Amino acid sequence: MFIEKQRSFSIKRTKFFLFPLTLSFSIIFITIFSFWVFKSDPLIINQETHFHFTETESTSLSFAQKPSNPNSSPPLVVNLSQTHFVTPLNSSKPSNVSVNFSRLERKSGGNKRLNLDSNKIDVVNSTVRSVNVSDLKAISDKIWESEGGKVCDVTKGEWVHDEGYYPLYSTFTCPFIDEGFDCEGNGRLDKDYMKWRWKPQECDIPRFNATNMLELIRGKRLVFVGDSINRNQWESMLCLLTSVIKDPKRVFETHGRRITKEKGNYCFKFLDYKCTVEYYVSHFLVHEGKGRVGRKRRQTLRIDTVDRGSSRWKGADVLIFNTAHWWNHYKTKSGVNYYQEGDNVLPHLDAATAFKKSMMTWATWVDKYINPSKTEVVFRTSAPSHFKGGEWNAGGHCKEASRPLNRTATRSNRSEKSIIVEEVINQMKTRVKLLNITNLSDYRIDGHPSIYGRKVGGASKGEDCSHWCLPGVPDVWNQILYVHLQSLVRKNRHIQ
Ligand SMILES: *[C@@H]1O[C@H](CO)[C@@H](O)[C@H](O)[C@H]1NC(C)=O
Ligand SMILES: *[C@@H]1O[C@H](CO)[C@@H](O)[C@H](O)[C@H]1NC(C)=O
Ligand SMILES: *[C@@H]1O[C@H](CO)[C@@H](O)[C@H](O)[C@H]1NC(C)=O
Ligand SMILES: *[C@@H]1O[C@H](CO)[C@@H](O)[C@H](O)[C@H]1NC(C)=O
Ligand SMILES: *[C@@H]1O[C@H](CO)[C@@H](O)[C@H](O)[C@H]1NC(C)=O
Ligand SMILES: *[C@@H]1O[C@H](CO)[C@@H](O)[C@H](O)[C@H]1NC(C)=O
Ligand SMILES: *[C@@H]1O[C@H](CO)[C@@H](O)[C@H](O)[C@H]1NC(C)=O
Ligand SMILES: *[C@@H]1O[C@H](CO)[C@@H](O)[C@H](O)[C@H]1NC(C)=O
Ligand SMILES: *[C@@H]1O[C@H](CO)[C@@H](O)[C@H](O)[C@H]1NC(C)=O
Ligand SMILES: *[C@@H]1O[C@H](CO)[C@@H](O)[C@H](O)[C@H]1NC(C)=O
Ligand SMILES: CC(=O)N[C@H]1CO[C@H](CO)[C@@H](O)[C@@H]1O
Repeated sequence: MFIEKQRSFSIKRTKFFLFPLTLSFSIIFITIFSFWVFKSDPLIINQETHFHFTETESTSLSFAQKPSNPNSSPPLVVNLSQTHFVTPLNSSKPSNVSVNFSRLERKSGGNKRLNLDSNKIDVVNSTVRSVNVSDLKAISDKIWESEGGKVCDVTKGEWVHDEGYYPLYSTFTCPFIDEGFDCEGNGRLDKDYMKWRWKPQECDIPRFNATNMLELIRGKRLVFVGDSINRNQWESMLCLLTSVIKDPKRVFETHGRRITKEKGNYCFKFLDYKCTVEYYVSHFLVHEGKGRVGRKRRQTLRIDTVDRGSSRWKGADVLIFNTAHWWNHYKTKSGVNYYQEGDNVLPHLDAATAFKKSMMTWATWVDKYINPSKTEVVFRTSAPSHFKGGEWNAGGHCKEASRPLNRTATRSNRSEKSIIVEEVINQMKTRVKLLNITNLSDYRIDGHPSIYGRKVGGASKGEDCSHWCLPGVPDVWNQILYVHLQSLVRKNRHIQ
C-alpha cells in the first residue's frame, strides 16, 4: 500500500497532484489549491495506472523494488476534486510547482505537451496552463504509456487484416472453447473474422506472448467475474495460455468440471506456473435471490447486496469484472417487483437507477475487501451486440457480416450505463482500470457466432449476435489486458 492508513482521507488517483514543498511556492497556487501535507511515498502518484506500450517485446518480468524517493522534502497532496482547477495556472512569475504524473510525458490534445514531472510542472507550452480537472480525468483513463514516453489511446484505431498474426490458437488445439463460441467447429466456413488485428492510431499493441503472460501470473490467481461475455473472454484467455503448454495434462479444472453454459464456477490450474485462471458467473455482480411480494415469493435482485459468490473473488491477484447484458427490460422483468433493498421489494424501479445502485454496492465491496497492493482490479466495459432487423429475441441477425464495419455503428452517444460506470469508478478509493473495449468491438459485426453458436442443423433458436466466436475479438481484449499487466510490472507496481 502506498497510502498511509492513519491519514484520515482517502486517496484517489487522478485527483491528486504531488507538490514538493519548496520555499518558492507562489501565493497564487495557495489560493488555487487547498492541500494537505502528506508525508508518504511520492509513488502515490503512480497509483494512476497507465498502459505502457512497447513497440517491441521487451518485458521485464522481475517485480522490481519501488524506486526510492530522491526528494527529501515532504510532498504536498491536493484534492483536485475539491478545488476548481479551471483557473488558468498562469502567473507572472514562472512557478516551479509541478506534478509527476507517473513520470509521464503526454499529449493532451493538439500540440500541447505536458511534461509532468514529479519535481516540477514543466509547462512545455503555455497553452496547457489552463488545465482542467475534467480534462485530466478523461485523459487519464485512456492514456497508454510506452517506455519511451510515447502515449497512445488504444480505444481509437482501426482493424487491420493480418494473416500472419492471427489466429493465436485454433479450435483444434484449444480444448476449452464451448459450443456457443466454437464457430469454426460448428461449421462456419469464412475464416477472416479470426485474422484482424487492432491497430491504435498512435502505436502498435505488442503481440500476446503466452509464455510471458504465464510468467506474469506465476503463482497467482487470475479471476474473471461477470456474465457470459466474461466467460467468453475467460475461455479466450485459457486458449491463449494453453497454446504454449506442451503437456495438456498439466492444465486442469480443479474440481474436474467440464465447461458448460449452465455451471458458473471454474478454476483451471496451470501446474507448471502454479497459477489459476478462474471464472465465476455473476450476471449483475449483485445478489440474485428471492423476495416476498404479498404472499408470493419471487425472484428478485438484491441491489444492496453483493453477489453471494463474492467470497471466492477475494484474494485474487487480478480481478476482471463486467456486467452489462442482463440489465435489459426482459431480464429484469421491466423492473416491476424485481429489485429488492433489504426486505423491501420495489414495485417499480428503472434499470439505470438499479444499475447505478448495484454498481455502488459492488464498488463498496471492492473498497472494503480488496487490498489494492495485492489485487489489480479491472472493469471491462460492455461489448456491443449487433442485431439487425430485430432484437435478440425477435429475429435479429448478423450472419451476413463477414468483414468489420468501416466505421462504428451509430453509437455516437455515450450510453447511460457507461457514464454510470465511469462515475462510480471515479468515486472509488481503489484504483480500478477500465478496459474499454466498447468502441473497438463495435466495428466487429463479423465476430459474432450468429447461427454458428451451435452445431449446424441444431434447432434454430435465433442468431447470437452478442457473444463472440473464438478465436476472435476477445483475444484482442486479452491482449490489451496483457499489456496492462506488463506495464504494472514495468512500473514496479506489483500484482502480487
Ligand atoms: C476530495 O474531494 C471530494 C469531493 O469534495 C471528496 O468526496 C473526497 O473525499 C476528497 N478526498 C479527500 C482525500 O479529501
Ligand atoms: C525555479 O527553478 C529555477 C531552476 O530550476 C530557478 O532558477 C528559479 O529561481 C526557480 N524559481 C523560483 C521562483 O523559485
Ligand atoms: C473543462 O473541460 C470541460 C469538459 O471537457 C469543458 O466543458 C470546460 O469548458 C473546460 N473548462 C475550461 C475552463 O477549459
Ligand atoms: C491568466 O491569463 C489569462 C489570459 O491569458 C488572463 O485572462 C487571466 O487573467 C490570467 N490569470 C491570472 C491569475 O493571471
Ligand atoms: C505552443 O503550441 C502552439 C500550438 O498549439 C505553438 O504554435 C507554439 O509554438 C507552442 N509554443 C511553444 C513554446 O512550444
Ligand atoms: C471510435 O473510434 C473512432 C476512431 O477510431 C472514432 O472516430 C469514433 O468517434 C469512436 N467512437 C466513439 C463512440 O468514441
Ligand atoms: C515470448 O517471450 C519469450 C521471452 O520472454 C521469448 O523467448 C519468446 O520467443 C516469445 N514468444 C513469441 C512467440 O514471441
Ligand atoms: C470498407 O472499405 C473497403 C475499402 O476501403 C471496402 O472494400 C469494404 O467493402 C468496406 N466494408 C464495408 C463493410 O463497407
Ligand atoms: C443521442 O442523444 C440525443 C439526445 O439525448 C438523442 O436525441 C439521439 O437520438 C441520440 N442518438 C442515438 C443514436 O441514440
Ligand atoms: C468507452 O469508450 C467509449 C468511446 O471510445 C466511450 O463512449 C465510453 O463512454 C467509454 N466507456 C466507459 C465506461 O468509460
Ligand atoms: C523526481 C522524479 O521522479 N522525477 C521523474 C519524473 O518523470 C521523469 C520522466 O520519466 C523522470 O525522468 C524523473 O526522474
